[in-house]
Amino acid sequence: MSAKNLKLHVSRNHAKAHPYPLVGVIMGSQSDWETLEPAAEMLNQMGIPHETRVVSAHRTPDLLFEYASGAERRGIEVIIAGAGGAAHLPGMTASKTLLPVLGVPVESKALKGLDSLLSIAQMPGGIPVGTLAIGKSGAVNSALLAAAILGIKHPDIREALRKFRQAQTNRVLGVPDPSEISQSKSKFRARSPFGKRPSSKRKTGTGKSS
Ligand code: RP5
Repeated sequence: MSAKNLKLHVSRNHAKAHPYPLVGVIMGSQSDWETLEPAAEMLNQMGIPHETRVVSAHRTPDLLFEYASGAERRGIEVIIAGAGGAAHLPGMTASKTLLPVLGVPVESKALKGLDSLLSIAQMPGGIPVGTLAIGKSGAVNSALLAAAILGIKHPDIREALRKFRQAQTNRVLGVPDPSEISQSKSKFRARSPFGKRPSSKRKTGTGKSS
């Protein structure tokens, strides 16, 4: 696979430690990018060099075989594969490589991603795919799980993951009273990996602890 066909993401700070992509983020269609983009963003946040590519199991099967069988040789250590509907991309990819493959079920129009989830999770014994939640949460977690796997070998990635987890814990502990969220929502929004506003709905009652 030629480098010119791949979109590479290597942050300047980590380019020296990891000159080649460690994670391959592949997806069955351009339409899956909206779902997989948060995975790429989280990998960026962790400083993990990665590449992104559309590789369709049924539209470009030869490319899938080439990508999956050559990934380890190119230095890739984890593959994140997102697909919707019949979603055979993660399983087929896993069948052609010994690298860990993390599957992200894309939310399909017809069945809201339940089809994708079952297709990716229900691999027959022998060829595993680590299956995440449907949609953007699954994409974010695929990147965090990739960081945990890579962290066993790469101490800088383990440290980046540790810092992320600590910051996440601190954010929750920093606002113990949910009624304060609306006051600090602009701050929260800027830090949220999903970029969504927190719900401004309040439960009945004071919401304050006694
Ligand atoms: C799957 O079919 C893709 O992963 C995508 O989620 C779904 C629909 O693809 P498009 O018709 O939008 O290209 O292969």
